[in-house]
Amino acid sequence: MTGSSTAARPLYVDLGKTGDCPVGAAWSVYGKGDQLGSINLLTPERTAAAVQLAKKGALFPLNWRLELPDPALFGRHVLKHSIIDLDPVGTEDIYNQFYPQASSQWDGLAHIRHPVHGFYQGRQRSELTGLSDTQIGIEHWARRGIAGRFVLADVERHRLATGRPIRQHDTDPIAVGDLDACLAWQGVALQTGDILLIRFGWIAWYEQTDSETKQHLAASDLFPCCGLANAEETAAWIWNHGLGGIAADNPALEVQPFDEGRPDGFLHYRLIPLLGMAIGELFDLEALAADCAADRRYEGLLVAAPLNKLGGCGSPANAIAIK
Ligand code: UVW
Repeated sequence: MTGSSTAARPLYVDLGKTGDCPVGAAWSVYGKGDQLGSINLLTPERTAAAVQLAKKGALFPLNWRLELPDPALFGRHVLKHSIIDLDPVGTEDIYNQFYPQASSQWDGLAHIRHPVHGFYQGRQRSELTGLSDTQIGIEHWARRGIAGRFVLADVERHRLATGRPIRQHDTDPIAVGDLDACLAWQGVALQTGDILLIRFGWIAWYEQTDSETKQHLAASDLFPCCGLANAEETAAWIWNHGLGGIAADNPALEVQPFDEGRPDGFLHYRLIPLLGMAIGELFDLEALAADCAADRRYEGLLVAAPLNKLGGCGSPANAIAIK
């Protein structure tokens, strides 16, 4: 860790007002040259407190099958798996066409480049080498480990209960007011360092949809989909709550379609290169959400082990929630 995680954090509105980073960027908050971004907020004290929330020993693996969605989205391909014989002792696997971000995943800090300001901390593509000198790779999260308090916001259940069902296969932007209302309805408050898990109900929708729709999603990068509203207000809300990470069960966390051609057309630009946020996508939150609805307890311990891959841009989620 290169910077302080417990010093008073600036408000979003003050980011980039001093120092040599762009407006809306948190590059000086965790120290120059930082490699961890929001994961800095998962301090030993916060992790130890989160461990206390694992009260009933119920485990909820949040990893969708590696081969889902099928067909894969955003031009990726479905993992090919072969089992080869190790005669006479047994077998082993070979994975081909493995896109670590095709299924439940973390977007690493090297995943997204801001069109004007470059990667997190102003890094350039030439610094993402995948070699020993590589910068902001997923190995930094892997070597530290991810463990902290999670809060689930079951936006799909809340919207249903309040007569405004989410339109999964439509451009249905979820505003911060919806998040606030959902958390208040559930009776849970966010704390600094939390990993917010947002259930839109997209995976449940996807699993019951027909194969023609699945083919259509895979064929178009611009398919409509519910998700967080693409607005500066969303980034400000996430930053000001001091989230250590934010993950959802839809393909891009944010509403689709987005417009990668404009700096303000893609929420990812504000969150990853500017704020250094750890973002998760396609987390399977179905069983966890059912349990939270049953016992009305929407918090617990989240642990995740991204792949220890030098210079990796992302990783399968490898995440488990424990209550
Ligand atoms: C987007 O960036 C939209 O998705 P992914 O993180 O899967 O690349």
